[in-house]
Amino acid sequence: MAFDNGVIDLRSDTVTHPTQEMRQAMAAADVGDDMYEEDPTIIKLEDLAAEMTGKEAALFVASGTMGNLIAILVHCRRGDETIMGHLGHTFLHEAGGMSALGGVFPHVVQNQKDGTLSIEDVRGAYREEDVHHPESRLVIVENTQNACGGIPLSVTYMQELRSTADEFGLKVHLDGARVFNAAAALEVRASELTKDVDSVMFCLSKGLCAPVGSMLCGSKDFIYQARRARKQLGGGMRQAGVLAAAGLISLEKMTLRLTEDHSRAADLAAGLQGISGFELDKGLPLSNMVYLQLTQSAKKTPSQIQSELAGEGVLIGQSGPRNFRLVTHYWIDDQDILKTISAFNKVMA
Ligand code: TLP
Repeated sequence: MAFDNGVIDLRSDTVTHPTQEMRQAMAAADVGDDMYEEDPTIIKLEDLAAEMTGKEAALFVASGTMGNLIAILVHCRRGDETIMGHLGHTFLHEAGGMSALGGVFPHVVQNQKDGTLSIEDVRGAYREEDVHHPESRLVIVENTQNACGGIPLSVTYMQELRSTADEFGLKVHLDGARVFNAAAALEVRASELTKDVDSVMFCLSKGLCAPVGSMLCGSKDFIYQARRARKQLGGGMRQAGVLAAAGLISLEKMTLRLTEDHSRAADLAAGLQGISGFELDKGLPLSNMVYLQLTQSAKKTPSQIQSELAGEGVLIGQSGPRNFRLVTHYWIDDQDILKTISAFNKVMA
């Protein structure tokens, strides 16, 4: 079921197109001016997002990056520090927005192999009140943890993190771009994974297939402040109910099928594991991401492999000097998995 042009695009789940059903719902959406909080479709989406994450309120934002940034701006003041992982998306891929726009200082600790920040490291990172120190204000974790292999963080871990944060008066923000993948992988409701955080951002436009948008969820007061911060960033919405209509389908329907993507990622990993020249450096996939490392014995360079695969109609992402990431999603079916494995076999022969 690759895209219409026949390309099997495994670079990310961000590449997903809206489904036919989404396109129809978008065309028919009821809209209003969201700065007056009068767009009925956005209101419905925000209510549903709040309900599914067990929070009082939610806000529709343009992107995951914007949702994370707004959360940081609301929780922190200039000069505060945020404890986060060295492989966290907020640290690696958000253009330093929290420092550029919020004056917030990243205090980076190691992500463990299982995607978590160790509780000891969080404790160690907290700084006592002292005029020489930035004030430790916030901890950010990611679920699923993308760069660690798309690993889901457990409910127990989230509870432990909460009680540690409470000991030190820290807020907790969850970059839950793929929290519904985590919930599907762990067979729990997303709200179980979000109940112990002060705020959570999740994306509609990744595995959930919407063309645009993320949701930021938290208390009523937090969302009131978030609405102001979104306005400051120029992200106020008008008749964006046309986008929210797709988001509603993401939440109502697409969250229910993510295990399909996970089992295809497992099939893909199993097929690629047998091909000499690669190893699964982050282990077997637990959600929709397969990470591969090129071994020293490989005869081709990473860019040669990537472009020869593209010649076979298979696009993969490069995630390091000798590393690749392949992400399964709605537009990848069983046939595409088989075609991808045979394209790899051909290129590596
Ligand atoms: N991740 C993208 C790239 O930016 C790396 C991808 O292809 O995986 N949090 C997490 C955990 C993410 O993976 C991403 C996007 C974001 C936040 C940002 O979302 P957007 O792209 O909507 O700003």
